[in-house]
Amino acid sequence: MTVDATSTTEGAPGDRRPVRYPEPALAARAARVLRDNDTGAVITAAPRLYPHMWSWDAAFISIGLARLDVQRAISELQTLFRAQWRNGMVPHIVFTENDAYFPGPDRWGTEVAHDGPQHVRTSGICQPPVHAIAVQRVLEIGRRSSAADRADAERFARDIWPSLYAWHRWLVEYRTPGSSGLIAIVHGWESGMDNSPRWDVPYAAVQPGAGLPPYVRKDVRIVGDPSERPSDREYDRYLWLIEEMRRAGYDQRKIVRNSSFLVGDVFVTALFAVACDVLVELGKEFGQAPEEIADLQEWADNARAAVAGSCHSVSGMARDRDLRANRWLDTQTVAGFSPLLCGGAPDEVQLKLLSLLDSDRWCGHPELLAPVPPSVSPMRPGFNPRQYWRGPQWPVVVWLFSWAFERRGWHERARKLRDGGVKLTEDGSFGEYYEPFTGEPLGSTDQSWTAAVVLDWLCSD
Ligand code: 9WN
Repeated sequence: MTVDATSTTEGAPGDRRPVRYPEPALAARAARVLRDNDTGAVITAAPRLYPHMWSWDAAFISIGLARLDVQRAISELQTLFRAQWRNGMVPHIVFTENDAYFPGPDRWGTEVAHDGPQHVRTSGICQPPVHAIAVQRVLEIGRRSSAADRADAERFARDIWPSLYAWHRWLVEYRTPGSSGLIAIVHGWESGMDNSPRWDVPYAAVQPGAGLPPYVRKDVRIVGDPSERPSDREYDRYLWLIEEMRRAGYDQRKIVRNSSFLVGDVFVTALFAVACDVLVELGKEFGQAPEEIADLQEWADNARAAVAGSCHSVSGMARDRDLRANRWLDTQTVAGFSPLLCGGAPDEVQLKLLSLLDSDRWCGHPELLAPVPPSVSPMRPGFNPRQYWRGPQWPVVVWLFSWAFERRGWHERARKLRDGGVKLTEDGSFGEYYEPFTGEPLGSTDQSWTAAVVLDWLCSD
């Protein structure tokens, strides 16, 4: 689809929100957000709140960018992977020169690490491994574009494959401790769902020490209502974990052995499983080493089994595992639907999850503006429709489920999520997240990954 650069607004009688953009105008606005957030070197995650490159944001952004400019989409992912650590880790933030975000590069102090990149400053943790999914999507889009785009996208997919393999290998080598088989995270930020109630129990055991250097938050000055963001107490814990890692010289073995927070993350594990599947497909197509393809197949199987093995015997919902306390975490959030992303759960569990997803506890809740999963069920105690990862809806999470459902052949379900995602975002603000009943955009506006997934939805056949 050619994106129309002119935009018009259209009110609709009875709408809960005053402004609604028809699809071509919405696509034009989304394209403008991506262009405006482009520093020339990277597309920042958001103009004011997140003025750097984030790992999983960059993957989603490249998918949207491919709809506008395949070359630019490729270069975004190349920039991220140029910051890949020598041990294979893809860092969660690649810093620009902007100093409006805290914690910035000085606080992370990753120079103490042996494996960090030399030419660029990064954080010292990772984020969900959705990059293979992005590469495949860019390839698909490139192939439907010009002959030059097709050739570039194919060359790119072939050339970046070893880096993706190294990244997946790092997750297996360093982040699958314990017998659950789940990929472990050492900071809530690695989950991408920072202060989800999923992490309340393990975070309660994180005791910030007296040696926590003082700090001043910047996020609460930018977001209009600070209560939508994590609390100061939560930030103390986030910062303490960074302090522990810095003191460990970002040595992964030491961190996994000693850090105060170590949790098997079922959502990350499900994404890893399906991203391994995608890498296997790309690897076979581009003639990559058979033994590496076999590794990926094995990792995908193990990860899928770990996700299935985490499901609660009554609810069917997948669970994270606190690897320090050695117990399952039963908090029900959107991550409980992880088996639907990667498959592998027994049929009866899958059916249970699908009917739960459709029920009034989730997408079928009668008061939702758009029938897409909120981060926490509106029926759960502790649900907060405005607070970070504790109730609002995230368009990128909706995109992941719609993409996975399409891949699994559930076209009607995928279409419904896509339509719901467009409805949620048709006010044209490209919020970071949305209040599920009113559709009010919260957090940042002009958030790049929101604009990107909307573009992908609007440009899909
Ligand atoms: C910390 C950039 C990132 C997203 C995360 C989201 C939020 C950062 C923050 O913003 O996290 O990494 O400062 O809150 O939770 O998923 O990648 O958009």
